[in-house]
Amino acid sequence: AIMGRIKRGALIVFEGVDRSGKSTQCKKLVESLKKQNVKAHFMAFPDRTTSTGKLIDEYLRNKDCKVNDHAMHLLFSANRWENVDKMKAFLNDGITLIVDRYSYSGIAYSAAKKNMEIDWCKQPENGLPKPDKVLFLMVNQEEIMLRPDFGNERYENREIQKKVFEVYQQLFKENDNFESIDSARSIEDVQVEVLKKTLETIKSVENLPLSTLDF
Ligand code: NYM
Ligand code: MG
Repeated sequence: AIMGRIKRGALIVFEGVDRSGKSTQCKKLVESLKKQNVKAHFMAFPDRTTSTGKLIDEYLRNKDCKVNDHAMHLLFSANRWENVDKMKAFLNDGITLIVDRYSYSGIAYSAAKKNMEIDWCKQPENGLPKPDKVLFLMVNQEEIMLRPDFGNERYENREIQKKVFEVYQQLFKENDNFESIDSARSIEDVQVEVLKKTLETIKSVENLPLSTLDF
């Protein structure tokens, strides 16, 4: 008998400024998918558990920690490269990956810095698995500043978030895999939309090869 080829999982990435609801939506989405018997796995970047992740965690939590901005950018990228084999294994096994932040965060947060060129920031991301869909959560900036916990880590201030949002908008225009989601609604309403988009994406890519990022 001819064996049916395993359909690959989809690579779904959530992006957005800090506190835009990404983590909440990602976790709910994985649960919703599993309830529908869709194989899914949650991942987040930075992955703070690896050796590069520990350095990144220290850098984010300790605002006095001084590291060259370019070196730091490459470290965030290395943190993704460290996970490539694992990601491909999941996808090839037919497991959909729901990922909280990815290369677009890397580019947006680094290019928001004064001395950093966006084109330079894109380069180390080239060759990584390309997300089939980027769900870009949009919220009112002022509202975010009022949310609890805002301001605990590096980058969590008004000026930086505003610049980050501007770079995100540029990335949104340049990349056809981006989809904007109005996240200024109830968690449940947002979830209905992200679940729908995710299921559509899973169906549309299951027989297509995985692409690689090419900025
Ligand atoms: N961040 C995240 C970067 O600066 N570059 C990256 O490549 C990634 C993935 O880390 N403020 C920043 C954005 C966030 C911070 O992420 C921690 P989170 O999702 O808030 O834990
Ligand atoms: Mg954060």
